[in-house]
Amino acid sequence: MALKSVRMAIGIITLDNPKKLNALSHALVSSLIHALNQFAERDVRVVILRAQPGVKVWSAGHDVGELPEGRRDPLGWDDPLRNLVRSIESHPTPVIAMIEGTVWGGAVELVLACDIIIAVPESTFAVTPARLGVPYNVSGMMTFMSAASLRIVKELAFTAAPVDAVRAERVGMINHVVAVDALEAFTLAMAATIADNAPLSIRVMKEQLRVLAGAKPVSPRGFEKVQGLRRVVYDSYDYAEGIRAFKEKRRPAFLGR
Ligand code: KGA
Repeated sequence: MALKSVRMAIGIITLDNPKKLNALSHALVSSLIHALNQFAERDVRVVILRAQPGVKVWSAGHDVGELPEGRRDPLGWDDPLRNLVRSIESHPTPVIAMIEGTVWGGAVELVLACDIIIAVPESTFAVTPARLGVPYNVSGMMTFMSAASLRIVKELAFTAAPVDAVRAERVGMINHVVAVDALEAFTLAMAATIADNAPLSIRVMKEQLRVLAGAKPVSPRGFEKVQGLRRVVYDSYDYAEGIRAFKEKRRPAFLGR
């Protein structure tokens, strides 16, 4: 499902479940986390996360078939996407996302959780909870808020429309846009530069930045309020309708309750 290889201290993980458009199922996420853990135990100094060359869809996001149908937090602590985002954030080396194809929903968060993002101009990123009626989780919203200005995050979240890599680079969401025939060489060259530097220094700076970026004070009352509001959404008709409509391959008819 996820292929892995190591060259010159660069670990490469390839999403490889084209039949399911690399949807982030339990199975795919487990193999990604397993690959990351194995790299962490070896002298791998930087990881590249990619899909197969030429794919149309880099990842279709959360496996909607595995989301609860209602009355349960769809993105709770132990959800596969949450586990994967935490594994990348706490991975001891930088993780570079190399993007060719479209990226959807939770996969956008996965990409934004990576340390560096390099994408081809044709790739797109769509933040889709509002297409499905899903209440996104708190640390996930923080991933988006760390990746772009509040105004951009609001536009992406409210429209659920794909934004292309050129605009994503302009607004600071991603690092580089590179033509498809140069993508791999560009990404490997950056990985090699990182791999040549001091791994302990990089490891500590990555952890420092993770801790400092997450140092946002939220009062217990504020946190409980947000969780309570999310619950209103996953208990709602609209949530169940969004998931049902996806499975029935039709447009959802949302009622706002
Ligand atoms: N989960 C599960 N199955 C999926 C899936 C997903 N996210 N996306 C696609 N599939 C299935 C789809 O039902 C179909 O199944 C197959 O993959 C090929 O898709 O073969 P089957 O059984 O019919 P399709 O739609 O035929 O392919 P396409 O025409 O090439 O279109 C590709 C896209 C990516 C444009 C389309 O599949 C799509 O819109 N998928 C949903 C993308 C999305 O909205 N993802 C967000 C998931 O939610 C999420 O991450 C969260 C948590 N969120 O947003 O809050």
